[in-house]
Amino acid sequence: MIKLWGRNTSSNVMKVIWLLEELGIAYDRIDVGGSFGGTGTAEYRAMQPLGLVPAIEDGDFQLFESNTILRYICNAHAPATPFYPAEPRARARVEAWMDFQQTAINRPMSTVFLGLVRTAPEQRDMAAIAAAARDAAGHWAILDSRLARQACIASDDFSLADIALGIYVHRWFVMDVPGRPEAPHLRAWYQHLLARPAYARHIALPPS
Ligand SMILES: N[C@@H](CCC(=O)N[C@@H](CS)C(=O)NCC(=O)O)C(=O)O
Repeated sequence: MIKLWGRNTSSNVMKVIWLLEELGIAYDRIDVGGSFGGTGTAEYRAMQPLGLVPAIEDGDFQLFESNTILRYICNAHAPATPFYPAEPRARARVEAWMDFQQTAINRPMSTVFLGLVRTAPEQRDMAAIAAAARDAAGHWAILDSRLARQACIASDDFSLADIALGIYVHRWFVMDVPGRPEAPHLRAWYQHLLARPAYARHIALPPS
């Protein structure tokens, strides 16, 4: 059985939980990271050299980096799933939007989330949060215009790109984000994600 290391309040751990639940793959999740600690040990660092979550163990195979874990799970355990299509161009399109999550929207979303959820109100740097929110809104606008033309992020089909980005869209809509613009197609996509049982159960939780 796959062992998933990481607290379930981590966005990157949530991605892996969501995929495993969507695919109906049995797993055993162990709470580490954040207030649970446990990521500084030599044993854990051998799995995840930076001491971050998530990491997985699949038999004697260990892996880190959430998006790589998503791809590995599909390749190793669900090769026929449309979540990670085999056709090279379709696959590359999914991967490009997974990279967009890691390299483009991750930074402003982390600033907004850490500022609004994990920082006491009196200690918040509201100017920095507002600047990050404007930056994030620009990235969400890119997705809103894609979603005006198609049902999901990479194409009309639900894929790993929706999982990588769908984690954040819940936070975007439930946090009290200053100046958040309307994004009707993004909101419609979010509503569709909420209809997926695994998303409703494991992802659409109060941010903490
Ligand atoms: N690029 C890494 C980033 C992992 C990461 O930053 N994880 C955060 C939680 S979302 C973390 O481990 N924070 C410290 C902790 O939870 O102890 C990935 O996608 O797996």
